Amino acid sequence: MRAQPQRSRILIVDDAPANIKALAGILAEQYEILAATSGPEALKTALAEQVDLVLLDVNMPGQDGYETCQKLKSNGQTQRIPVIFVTAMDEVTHETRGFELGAMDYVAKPIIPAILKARVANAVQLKQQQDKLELLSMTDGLTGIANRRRYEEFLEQHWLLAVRAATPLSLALMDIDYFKLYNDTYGHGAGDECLRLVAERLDAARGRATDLVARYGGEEFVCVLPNTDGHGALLLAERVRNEIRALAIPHSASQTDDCVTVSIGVATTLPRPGVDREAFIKAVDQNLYAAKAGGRNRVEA
Ligand code: GH3
Ligand code: MG
Ligand code: MG
Ligand code: MG
Repeated sequence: MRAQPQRSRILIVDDAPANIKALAGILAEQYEILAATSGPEALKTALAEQVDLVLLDVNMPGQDGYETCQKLKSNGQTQRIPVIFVTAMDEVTHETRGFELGAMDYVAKPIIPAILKARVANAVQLKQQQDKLELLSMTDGLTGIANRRRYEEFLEQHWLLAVRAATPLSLALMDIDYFKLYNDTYGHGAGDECLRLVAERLDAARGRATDLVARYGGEEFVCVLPNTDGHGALLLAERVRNEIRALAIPHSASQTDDCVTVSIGVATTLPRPGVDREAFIKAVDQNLYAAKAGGRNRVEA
């Protein structure tokens, strides 16, 4: 999940730099402006940068605005960015084509600044609401870290990436030891607070920015480690286990220690066509079970 920059960012796409300048002049006070003078350049920018709205010229040599819109809308990474076409009056008959391609709106040349600002403000506001909802739908309400849905989506994405790049993928599944007894001893509210503290520490303990930590279920958390081999995953899991113990959250009823501890199952695979993802997940689960059976507060790989 990317952090929202302060101001919304608008990508202006037009083959004529004078047009870009004119539009930017109207919008630069309120928005951060990015510019591209061709369709391919626009796609590159939309993939590389956080873009909240695209203002797209229709008539451009080579790849025109329609084709560019189609490409933006068919790429999972850019398809949710709203597109507003900027067209000369004599192109009005083509408006429906733009809508069919997923454009959100049109503004007609010659540009009337107040109209442009109003349409842009509408589109940007809608995009902000959508972003907020999307973030909410991927976030665990209690701990604020990624939720199970985000984990599923992330694993799917990174499984496919790993197949393409022929890189290993590791999973660490962790479960708080004797957590039912923790609730029984300190109360459910304290249990919730404990989950928050553990989640916060897990998220901070991530080895790389590309790792994902999510709440898997009740008192279970999962760490997805792209491009990480078994050795790396084991190192991370041991570090996480130590860091949770180092939080020193008192747990007088625990039968392994006097503080909150976690058991962790780790597994690594080289995703390829024909490798069963469910079997991989089952292996992690079995290793977690082995860590529990082996005495808890331990890592099993
Ligand atoms: P083990 O060491 O075998 O993992 O024992 P355990 O007690 O942790 O395992 P068990 O699965 O029996 O109990 C999990 C407990 O986690 C039971 C449930 O009340 C608690 N739990 C699950 N979700 C939440 C939550 O959101 N808040 C709180 N406070 N407790 C939760
Ligand atoms: Mg043009
Ligand atoms: Mg459990
Ligand atoms: Mg447990």
